[in-house]
Amino acid sequence: MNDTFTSNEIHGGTSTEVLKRSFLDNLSYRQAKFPAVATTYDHYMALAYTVRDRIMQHWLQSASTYYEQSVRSLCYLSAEFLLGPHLGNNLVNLGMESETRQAMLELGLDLDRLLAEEEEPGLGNGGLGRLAACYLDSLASLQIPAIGYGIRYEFGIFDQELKDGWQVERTDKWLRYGNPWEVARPEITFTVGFGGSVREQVDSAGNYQVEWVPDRHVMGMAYDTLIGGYGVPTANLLRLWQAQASESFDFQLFNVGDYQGAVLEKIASENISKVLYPNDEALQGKVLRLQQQYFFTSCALQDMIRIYLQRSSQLGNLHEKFTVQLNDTHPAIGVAELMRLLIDQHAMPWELAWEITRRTFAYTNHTLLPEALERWSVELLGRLLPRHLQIILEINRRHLEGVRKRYPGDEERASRLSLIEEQGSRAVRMAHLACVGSYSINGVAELHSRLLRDEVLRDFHDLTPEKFHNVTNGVTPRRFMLLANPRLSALITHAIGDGWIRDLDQLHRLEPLADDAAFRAEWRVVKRAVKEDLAEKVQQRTGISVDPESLFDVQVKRFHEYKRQHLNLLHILSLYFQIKDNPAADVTPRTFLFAGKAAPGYQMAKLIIKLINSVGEVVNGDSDVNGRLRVAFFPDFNVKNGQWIYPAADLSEQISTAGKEASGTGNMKLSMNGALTIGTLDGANIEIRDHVGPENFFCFGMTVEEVASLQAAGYDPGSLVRDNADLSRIMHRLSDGTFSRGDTELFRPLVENLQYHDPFFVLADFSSYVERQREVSAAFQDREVWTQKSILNVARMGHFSSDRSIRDYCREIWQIDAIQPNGFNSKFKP
Ligand code: CRA
Repeated sequence: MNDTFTSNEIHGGTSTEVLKRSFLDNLSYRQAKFPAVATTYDHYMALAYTVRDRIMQHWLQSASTYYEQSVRSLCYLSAEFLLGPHLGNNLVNLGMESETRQAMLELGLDLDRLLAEEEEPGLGNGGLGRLAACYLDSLASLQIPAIGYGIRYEFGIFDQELKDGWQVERTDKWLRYGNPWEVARPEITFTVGFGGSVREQVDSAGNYQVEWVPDRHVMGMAYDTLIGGYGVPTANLLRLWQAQASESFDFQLFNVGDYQGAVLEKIASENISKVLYPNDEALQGKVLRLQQQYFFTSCALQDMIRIYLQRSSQLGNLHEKFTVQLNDTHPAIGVAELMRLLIDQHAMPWELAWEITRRTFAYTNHTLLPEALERWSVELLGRLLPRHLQIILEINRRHLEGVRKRYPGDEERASRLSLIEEQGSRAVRMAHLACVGSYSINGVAELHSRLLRDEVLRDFHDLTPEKFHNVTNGVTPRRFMLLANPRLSALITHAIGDGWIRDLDQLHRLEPLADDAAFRAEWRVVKRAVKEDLAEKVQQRTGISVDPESLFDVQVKRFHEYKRQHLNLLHILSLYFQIKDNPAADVTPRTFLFAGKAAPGYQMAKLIIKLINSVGEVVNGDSDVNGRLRVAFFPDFNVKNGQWIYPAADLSEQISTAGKEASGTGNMKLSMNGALTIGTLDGANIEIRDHVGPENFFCFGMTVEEVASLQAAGYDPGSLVRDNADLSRIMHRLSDGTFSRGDTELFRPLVENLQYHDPFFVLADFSSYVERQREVSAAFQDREVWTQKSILNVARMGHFSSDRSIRDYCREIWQIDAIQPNGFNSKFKP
């Protein structure tokens, strides 16, 4: 072994020899273990540090370049980052997987076993958090200077277990054994105030002054995770804030002898970053949630100002050096906070501060569901953030002044546009604050952006149409193809070279191969192999054996009535009764795979999970069915499990009520891996269908307009049940105990909800869905044609790379350019 390594070689080299040496060093000096007693987890940690050092090299070079060139940067503020395991992804992005596998092998270790050790950081609920993570990957890969800002939750999204078919939540203790990917930065700590009062006074020079005197202070300490780009020497920062008690405040209490009080205070402060709220698309107005939002947003803005002031002495051009993307309204309080920092802390006049603020923020809306549009009661906000309430009211006063000038006498419009909802108990509409305080407003798919313009934010669109944009979501092909599906990726690369990994449009070059029988056969071999892998996992996790030859019909996503997992169930039941009527019926064998979490307080969603498992129990055990239908619920859907599932799907279920799913991103991950979609004309499904071609997509159900007119005409789901024998039998059997061991009450809430309310039009779309499913079954019988469609799906999904989304944001909204790090020392060319 060569003994004269330079520091760069030790921490940056990727030859097998260097990797082995770094690994053993880390095992000794960071993990403090000698080989004989080291566990698999120790090996994972040692390897993680080895890899982190290599990204660190890229980060140091990127950061120093950003600093020297004083570049314009993006700050992506998000309450959620659903990252998934780092190790595999980093090996892929750094292009060192095979050397690492070899190095481990030479040390007698199996890389796959080490990869399996990682506890994923589940700091998000679903699509919104995962989107943020995909964007970090694309930002780094496209060499865009960016910082992600969020919260370092001690407990991420709960782990899901199933007990007797019911969801049980377990605390996600992801930090229990340490997190090798983060760097603690105790020197980067900010103070965040809460409560207290606002004092107004005129100083000796006659200037009117406002001072917020909080009654509580919490410290936010930075933890940095490096995000390395794919095939480039760029790494960016994800900076997550952890809440800590502020010492000064402890001592005050301590000094007056209230030791217990001081300790309780410390606990209360630290609670702020304790746990992620497990609700997807439902606000619940809890004080702690507002504290979390303000906490991380304030830390992020203070940090931006700190960074800015390293190179400049006055803040007048802040918006030129930073642009802040608000990931939904969770960080929208930042509009008021930046105003406060500029006015109160940096003595800026209102007009200038407002100019900077308005030119700094950009807002992405992610949902049209009314229950998810955040509103904070004026009372609560005023109690927790009295100075911010003042600022919000002043922003509103000036905003409404402008509105009234523009639309004289139109008081109704003014009240619709107000930041404050006056009906009932007064509340601050965070989406309105975000709209007024931003230079850009965007939705996440074309349909969604249109509905924002025409409905939810229509008055804002009338007022400032130039602010409105659409940026259709995307997903990273590095994690969801290259890493999750190495077999398919190898086949694609073999056929068209590896350019697609950075330029997903190149997948188009696969199109002619859809007509090549030999290629189709290879495609099927790959699909078969990944289905076998998944079948093994399903067996391990659920005890259910599934046939890799059957059609894998997959619905994996959060449980929500609008996503209509119960529509899928109704189809399963319809097939089941068809077999019961005629056991010799010709049905295409299918494996129905479900996975996803329900918000712990969402009873209906939890009941649907129970029903899936109950139906599975009956169907899987029925000798008439004889294995032709299998229903399995894969527990604890997360990024890691998703990486097993996406590659193996034949059919992707994207069956939300039209107008409810803002975009969806699981739809993209599945189609990119060769699944055909059965879907409604909702969210990004529409664009997926346009790209892959309607003949390669099973579309069904009502359009947004049809839903609206049915609603307006008065929807009577009961009549649909009465008129459809299939449906009425299903509804009857759901309540006669067939699927509940004789309990006729268990599923009643669900059955009654469908029969009497059906707020998401499940029954209205049932026939159209079943009909289209019949076509799916028939199509799957012809494997050549099916394979052709599968290849064309992949070939035409280039548009849905998150690289394209980020390019759209850069060009249309952020006006940020790529920067090559200089002075780098790595295998990558700049
Ligand atoms: N639940 C939407 O519902 C969308 C993602 C990311 C969601 C999805 O359709 O793909 O955002 N909305 O844009 C959301 O979280 C608060 O709203 C989601 O993940």
